[in-house]
Amino acid sequence: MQNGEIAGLFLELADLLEIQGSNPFRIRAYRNAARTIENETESFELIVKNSPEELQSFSGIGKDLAEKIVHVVETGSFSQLEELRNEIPVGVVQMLRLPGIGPKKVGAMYRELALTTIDELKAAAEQGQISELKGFAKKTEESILKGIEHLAEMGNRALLAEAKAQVDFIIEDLSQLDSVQKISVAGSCRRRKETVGDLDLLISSDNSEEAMETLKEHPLVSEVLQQGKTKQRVRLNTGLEMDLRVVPENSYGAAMQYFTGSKEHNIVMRKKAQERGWKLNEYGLFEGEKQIAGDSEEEIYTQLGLEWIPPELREDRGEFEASEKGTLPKLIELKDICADLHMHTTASDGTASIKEMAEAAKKLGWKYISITDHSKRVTMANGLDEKRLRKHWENIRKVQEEIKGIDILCGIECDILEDGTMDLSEEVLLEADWVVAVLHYGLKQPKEKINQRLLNAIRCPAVTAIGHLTGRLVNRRKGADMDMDDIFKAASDYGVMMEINAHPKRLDLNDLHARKARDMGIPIVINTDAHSTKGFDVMQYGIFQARRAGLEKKDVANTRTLKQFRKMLRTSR
Ligand code: DGT
Ligand code: CA
Ligand code: CA
Repeated sequence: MQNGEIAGLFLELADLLEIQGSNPFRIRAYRNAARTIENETESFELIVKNSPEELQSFSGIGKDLAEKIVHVVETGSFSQLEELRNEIPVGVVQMLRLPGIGPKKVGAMYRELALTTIDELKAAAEQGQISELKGFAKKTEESILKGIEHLAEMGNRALLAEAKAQVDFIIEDLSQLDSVQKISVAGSCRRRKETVGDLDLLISSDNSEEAMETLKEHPLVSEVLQQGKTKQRVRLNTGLEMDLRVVPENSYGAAMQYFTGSKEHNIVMRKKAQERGWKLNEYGLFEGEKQIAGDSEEEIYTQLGLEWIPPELREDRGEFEASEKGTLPKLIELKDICADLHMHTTASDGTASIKEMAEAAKKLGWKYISITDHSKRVTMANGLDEKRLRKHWENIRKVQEEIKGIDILCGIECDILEDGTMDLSEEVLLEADWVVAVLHYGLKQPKEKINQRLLNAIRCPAVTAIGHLTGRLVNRRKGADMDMDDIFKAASDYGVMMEINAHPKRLDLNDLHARKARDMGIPIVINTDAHSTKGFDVMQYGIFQARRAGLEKKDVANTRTLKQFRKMLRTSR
């Protein structure tokens, strides 16, 4: 179990306690402990296994917490959390997904108005009951209604990172069974789609009972919804549902192909089989009764005259033509990345120092990074003004003198203000090695205004890249409205790079926009936006999104050496 997963359970506990209206000091204690666990580089799983007595030496972890941690590592959960999960209705927990609504507010609505579902909340908000609660403004009520509308549009989908962490944990455990020959996730999660409706798990085994029995008892599984001879549908503790299929080995490839989807991709596949007088289904590719392919996906694609298509591209967006012509991209991989150009330190709202970030990046094998703390407009994050920024860069240069093997660029994440000017003077920005310009405020401005702000930033000679272009939050907040063609055209003309922000909540540019930007000749940078050394872990999600966009190593600037990278910067730099 990863530290992040353990911390996640304590954060969940804190949220549930707060909804219940428990003692604020206890709630804070769990949140602090979660932070300690999350930021610790040593594995808590190993500590529990090797020297559990050490747990209490960590700040904020006392006897009670130490016991809970041991329990979590051994069983995946602990009784207090289980009880709260049973006690508090799922609909109440779902209210946490509304933007601007935290556990405290959810708790008030649950306890004072006895609201237990999103539908009930909607009705109460429409009747004006919410704004009558203490601490709730009319504006909150309005934003709840907007949020509910948005939630309905998104459907009940989980973020890829959350879904993937859960299925990876289950796969790790089920693969221990001797009867399990092969096991893999399929569906949208295998295609690395940014959100997942439900998980699809595939196993090849001739003992489906054992696989299903083990899954039923897994600590992440809360109940079995349906069960047949070779299929099972379960609900996980998080509410996410999962389909399990158990197939014989000679159908495993066909089942992988079928259940990976997408539906659109599979329609074309079946048509190709039919054109040859064959039949394709989850059991194999058949000529009459005879199976002509089935145990591997490759075989199926080859028989249909295709090169094997990576799951990320299976959306019927041109992958068949490329596959037939042999022009499928050689998709970028995590190991191609050798730099990260967007991260924060304690100078603004990060939790690690310049040196800690640089050392952690070096450990990952990265060759250069850019420190990009916030500019002054972001007061909440202690953003830097010109004077503090110059001092910060001095500190970066000092750290550089102490550290070999990684280059540290002096950067800044500079806000593009609501009026379209930059938050810091062009003079100071030109002193930076790297400037990521971003929208944080005024995301709801009309399209023309947003466009103008971005065009101004792109024309500013100091700006080297645009970060998290739209400002969207996956499943939570729509991004700013803009004309992508205009913006990409300008970025291409001026030589400004575009970021894929790898944070699983942002993934901004999305897959389609990233593909379009690349097609327009814009170099892409994939950045973590890390606020701690752990924050570098999200790079993989940026890679997934880039792969869905069809990007190759050559399309991504932070796969280059620093020297080559510098040559790719706009001519004014
Ligand atoms: P999701 O769960 O909404 O994120 O998306 P998927 O793609 O995982 O969809 P899901 O779970 O409904 O089904 C998994 C795959 O199984 C899907 O991508 C393709 C295949 N599949 C399921 N039902 C059908 C169907 O009715 N027709 C076809 N052609 N394929 C299907
Ligand atoms: Ca699915
Ligand atoms: Ca499914």
